[in-house]
Amino acid sequence: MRDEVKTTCPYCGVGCGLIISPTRDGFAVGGDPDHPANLGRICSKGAALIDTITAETKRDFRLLEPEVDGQQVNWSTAIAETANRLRDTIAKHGPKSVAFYVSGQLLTEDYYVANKLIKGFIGSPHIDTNSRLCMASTVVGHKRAFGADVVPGCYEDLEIADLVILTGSNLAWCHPVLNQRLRAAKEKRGTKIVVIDPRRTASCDIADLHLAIKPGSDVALFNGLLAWLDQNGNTDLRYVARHVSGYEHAVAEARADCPDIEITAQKCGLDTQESADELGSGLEKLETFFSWFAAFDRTVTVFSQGVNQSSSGSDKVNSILNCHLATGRVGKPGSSPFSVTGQPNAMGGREVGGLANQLAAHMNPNDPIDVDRVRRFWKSDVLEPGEGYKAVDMFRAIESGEIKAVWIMATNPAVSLPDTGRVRLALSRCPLVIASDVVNDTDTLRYAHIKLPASGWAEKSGTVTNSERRISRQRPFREAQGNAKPDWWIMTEVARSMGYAKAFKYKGPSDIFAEHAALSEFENDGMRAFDIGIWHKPKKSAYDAMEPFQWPASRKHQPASGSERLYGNGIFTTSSGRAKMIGVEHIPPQSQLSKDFPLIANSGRYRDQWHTMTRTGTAARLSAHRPEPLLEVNPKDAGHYGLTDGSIARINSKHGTSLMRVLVTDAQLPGQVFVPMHWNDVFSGAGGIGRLMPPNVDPHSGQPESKYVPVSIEPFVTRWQGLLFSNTPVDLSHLPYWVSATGPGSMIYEIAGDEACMFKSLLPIAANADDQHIIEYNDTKKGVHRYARLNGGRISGALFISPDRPALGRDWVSNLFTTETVATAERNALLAGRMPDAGAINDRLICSCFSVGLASISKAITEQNAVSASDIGRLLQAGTGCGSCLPEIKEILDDALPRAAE
Ligand SMILES: Nc1nc2c(c(=O)[nH]1)N[C@H]1C(S)=C(S)[C@@H](COP(=O)(O)OP(=O)(O)OC[C@H]3O[C@@H](n4cnc5c(=O)[nH]c(N)nc54)[C@H](O)[C@@H]3O)O[C@H]1N2
Ligand SMILES: Nc1nc2c(c(=O)[nH]1)N[C@H]1C(S)=C(S)[C@@H](COP(=O)(O)OP(=O)(O)OC[C@H]3O[C@@H](n4cnc5c(=O)[nH]c(N)nc54)[C@H](O)[C@@H]3O)O[C@H]1N2
Ligand code: SF4
Ligand SMILES: [Mo]
Repeated sequence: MRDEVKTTCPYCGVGCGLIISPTRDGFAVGGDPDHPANLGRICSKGAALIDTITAETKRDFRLLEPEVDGQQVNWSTAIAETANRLRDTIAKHGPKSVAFYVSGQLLTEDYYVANKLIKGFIGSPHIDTNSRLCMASTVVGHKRAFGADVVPGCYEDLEIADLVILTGSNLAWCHPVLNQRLRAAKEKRGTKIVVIDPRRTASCDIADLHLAIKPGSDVALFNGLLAWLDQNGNTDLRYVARHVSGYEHAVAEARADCPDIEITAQKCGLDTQESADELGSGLEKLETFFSWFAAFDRTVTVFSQGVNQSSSGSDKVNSILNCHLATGRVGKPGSSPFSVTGQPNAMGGREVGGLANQLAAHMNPNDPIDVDRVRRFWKSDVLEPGEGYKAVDMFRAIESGEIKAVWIMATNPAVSLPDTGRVRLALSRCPLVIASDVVNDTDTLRYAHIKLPASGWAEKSGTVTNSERRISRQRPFREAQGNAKPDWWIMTEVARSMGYAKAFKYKGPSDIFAEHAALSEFENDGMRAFDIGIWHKPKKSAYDAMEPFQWPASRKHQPASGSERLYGNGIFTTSSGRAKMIGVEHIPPQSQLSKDFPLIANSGRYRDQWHTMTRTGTAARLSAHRPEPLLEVNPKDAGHYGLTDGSIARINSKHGTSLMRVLVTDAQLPGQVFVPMHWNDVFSGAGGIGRLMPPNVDPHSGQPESKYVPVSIEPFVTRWQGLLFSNTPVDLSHLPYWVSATGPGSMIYEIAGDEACMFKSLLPIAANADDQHIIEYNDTKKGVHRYARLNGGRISGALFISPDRPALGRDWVSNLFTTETVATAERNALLAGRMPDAGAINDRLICSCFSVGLASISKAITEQNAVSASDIGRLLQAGTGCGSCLPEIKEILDDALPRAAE
């Protein structure tokens, strides 16, 4: 039997340690009890990791061989072609005609090589990363306030705080293990929790207070708080006198913006009827929030994309940091601002300087001394001071022809950037698009001239840094699939082939990590907080055995075994040692609502999907939670615009159109809708939302405003709707509405049309398949059609059409694909559209750990008198695994039980 392997989860920035154990037919995954990030915990996405790598091997999802201009080639050809074409571009158009667009999902070692190659050897400043869409505003905020991009706190702070504020963060779905830790702490010590989010999210489940502020109004909220704290003598003037500059100015600006609580409430939209709930009016709740902030020294403010993804993202960050600095609450136990990072290695990317306005190891590309230092360290002849293009501008420069070659790694910009119509135009015009990815079909890969197969998570070796500055190893536990290679290897080979062999001698990730660590301590006088000098010369064996540790880890400061904070002593990384409060003013979002686009579309994440779904979309149990993208809309707006629950809606913005299934919910306030960021052209016909997004960015950080898009909504009137099951991919590009999901035994497509369709053509018979035939049932008058395609006794396709969405058990039908012979009774049931278990009809998966759906939970409530989440857990196990579904279970209970029973 092979040994267990300790590695790190490749999804969110919590950075959970995992243990992979070999089993008879594969691997099992569990949380690592010794890893400080999760102490054994895990969430639904982490728990399904083995499903995704198994799906990948069983089905044809992986990119296995390099391809040049549509032809499969071997690696030496692929490397030579990449290097030659890059060299040609540089010879003809200069080094600045080349750009890299990389990702917080690369390992630190990959990231370091990318940055060194383009800045130090190709000689182009144009490298940016998808962290631009994610953390760039926080980077600006941290640097302005602390002098360096440092997260001062650690996860333990959430457990020992008295007040935890979640602002612009849906922690329950996006950082589920941190949410589990917070939930447990609340149960133990009664932590007060405040959620600040325009919509009611799963994170509100454990909140004492929810402030549904107007989208984009965070600066007003925290300015109001600062002015109020100052006025009421709740700031720590001794701390400020010793450690902070800019207090007077920031308070004056705050006061000018939000002089009192009434004006604050008005600017934040908390003066409306809708903002009231059983805890009081919006204004009363605002007062409670302010008084709690004043009362609890141990306050942690967690912030994420509701703060960053805004045209005032950087100012939102500083407005939060201002309140913490004014009260002396930075880097102290249970008392700190806390930016939770999104991607597994968003932090590592910031450490190697992967953003266009960073250099490397926390150095500044505009500072000639820093540039000279890095140039000497890398022995580079071409490194020059200056910043490169930030993501949105980079794609504009590609569109205009200024950039002629782009290498995209581990990100899917044709989906995730705003205004994807223009991003795609840029890619289609670009003479050289190189893309490294692990899967064989993404919206971006469709534009690539050169496709390079990268090793996936299970095969990679390197390090990542999580939200609390903790560096952990990702370790491989299976062989690379096909001819996939690690990203660092691909880039190193291209660098060598371009003539930079001397600078890219790495034999493995440990050599790269050592160089990165050596640069971090090189001529570091203590002003660069990022210093991991103790790793400057690791042996491979030490690197392989690396235990998770937090930085700094320098010769002067060895990391402790527990959790460490920075800046707790009030000494910051500025020349004066003081932190800075920044005067900020509430400026409404850049896009304005209009008669044509009267609603605000907010966008974000689902519990069980990861970004553009390339990996999570392959696992049946992750797809079942929300198999389609949903337009979440308040009942008032639904009524006003003629939408009903379960119907299909068209969503229009100035930039494009999407189609989505409607979910009517009072979690959304009137005037606002919510759409998920995950779907794209590989998984749907028109479910992508990047095409709606305006390319508005924060002026300081260049981060797009993905949370605020003026839209209109209208019914998409369907003539028919259907469900198509197939064991091979089906091209549905001629249909206006289709969404594909992975079922337990087949692909499952939701389809709909507004015109007549030759339904049977959707289940084609293969030309040379003698044993294939179709059985069918047609009731043309009622518009009901049912087909099943059989290969001998086995089912290979099924199609159900009716005027409305066909009601049937998706899993039941999909599971039939796994049986050798479909029994006559089952065939009859298929054609009759009668499923054996009526409860399974259109069931919705709630608990993905134990595969428990809405129907079973409802049954437990009505038939077994379950009245609490623990009853449900006892009866069905639901909610007793990772706990990610507890908020939904409670919501189902709330909906089902009379109020008195609560
Ligand atoms: N399941 C899952 N988890 C993930 C990811 C994933 O794809 N799926 N991705 C990871 C990544 S890369 C990231 S960056 C994180 C993101 O993690 P989060 O930032 O927590 O997630 P989002 O859903 O993008 O947005 C958070 C919330 O911001 C709210 N919001 C919108 N506008 C405003 C506003 O003006 N003010 C305030 N205060 N709130 C607002 C939204 O309603 C939303 O609920 O998640 C990480 N974790
Ligand atoms: N409207 C809207 N847009 C958003 C957001 C939003 O909230 N709303 N959020 C933004 C945020 S915060 C983020 S982080 C971005 C995320 O957006 P993207 O980075 O574009 O999304 P992913 O699907 O994670 O893309 C990662 C790609 O890398 C591939 N990959 C995975 N592992 C590896 C590897 O080891 N090597 C290589 N070479 N490839 C690999 C995957 O198959 C996938 O194609 O989206 C942003 N866009
Ligand atoms: S919380 Fe994040 S890091 Fe932890 S298992 Fe879930 S997705 Fe992975
Ligand atoms: Mo992100």
